[in-house]
Amino acid sequence: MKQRIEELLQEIQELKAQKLQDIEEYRIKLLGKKGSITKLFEDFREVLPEQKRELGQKLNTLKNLASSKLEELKEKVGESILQNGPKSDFTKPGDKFDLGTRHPISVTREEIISIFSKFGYAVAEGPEIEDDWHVFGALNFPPEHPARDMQDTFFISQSDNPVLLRTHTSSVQVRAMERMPLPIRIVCPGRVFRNEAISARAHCIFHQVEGLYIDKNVSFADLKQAVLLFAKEMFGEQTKIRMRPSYFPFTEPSAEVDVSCNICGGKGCNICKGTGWLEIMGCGMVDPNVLEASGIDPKVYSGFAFGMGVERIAMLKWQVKDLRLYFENDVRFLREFETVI
Ligand code: 2NL
Repeated sequence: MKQRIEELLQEIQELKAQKLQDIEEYRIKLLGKKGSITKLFEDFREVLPEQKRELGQKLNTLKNLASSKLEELKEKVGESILQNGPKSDFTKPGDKFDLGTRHPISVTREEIISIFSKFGYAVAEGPEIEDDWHVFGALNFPPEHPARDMQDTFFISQSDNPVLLRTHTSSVQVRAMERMPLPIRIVCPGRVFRNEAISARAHCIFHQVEGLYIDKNVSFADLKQAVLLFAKEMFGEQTKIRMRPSYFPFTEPSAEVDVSCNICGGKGCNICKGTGWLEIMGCGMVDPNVLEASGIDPKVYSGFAFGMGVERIAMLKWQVKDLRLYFENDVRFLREFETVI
């Protein structure tokens, strides 16, 4: 046995390995279940008691040498893989990969918000699932108003105060009027939902930005100035606006706002259907009933509000002809906005 131990000591010291596989083979040959060292430990049980001490020590030395030699070989092979393996040039520029592009609706919404934030408007957000009071009741919609009809609104549950998907972000403004200290100057961006057939000009989900300004002595002239400044920032310094009388339950007086067509400069083209004007939003002075419903005294305070569809503004800005393109997420469409963004 002594001689066998000496032989193995010699053998182990001379071991060399090229690859990790070689080392695993050595381990199995020496220390595996049927390995030579394992075998010697088995034979050790038969050794005469007076020899046990000396041979035991030698056997342990042999086993330790085998383990440390295998570790040493592993380290060497590892280093040589790093040095001689496939060469990497870490100074080379990386492979190109496609970056996504921002969605035109997001870009437009952010632009609208950033224009109004320059005028001192804060951003307010609120729930998409609302109750009847915040979407209709507080906004001066009479109980039998057609907008409340099942045909226009997605109802979730029926009760005294039905739960529904908001049809405009005015509900966020109602919540702001209930809670915020006066004066209030906010824009409310968000998704809104209407039970409509999908076409090139209508979708059941779309995006709105509404705005609200409430203070003492706010007048229609202030509204007109805010809208004009917005239109110039959004569509260019040369942009003109006009207002046409209109009707909303929540504003009085109410108006639709048109901007001069940025394609033909107002001469008339197929985008503005020969009129020279494009409709961009609705607006008006907040109805005293609406102020009162949210606990604001209409004898002390007045305000204006406006609302616009983000899809519509984006269509006018980039001449997108079909609203459905915004929702299909065809990358060929989205890529067209790479340079815009
Ligand atoms: C449109 C018209 C409008 C408002 C929204 C509003 C909100 C409150 C009170 C009064 Cl809390 N008014 N919002 C006012 C006028 C028009 O939107 O065509 N939107 C796409």
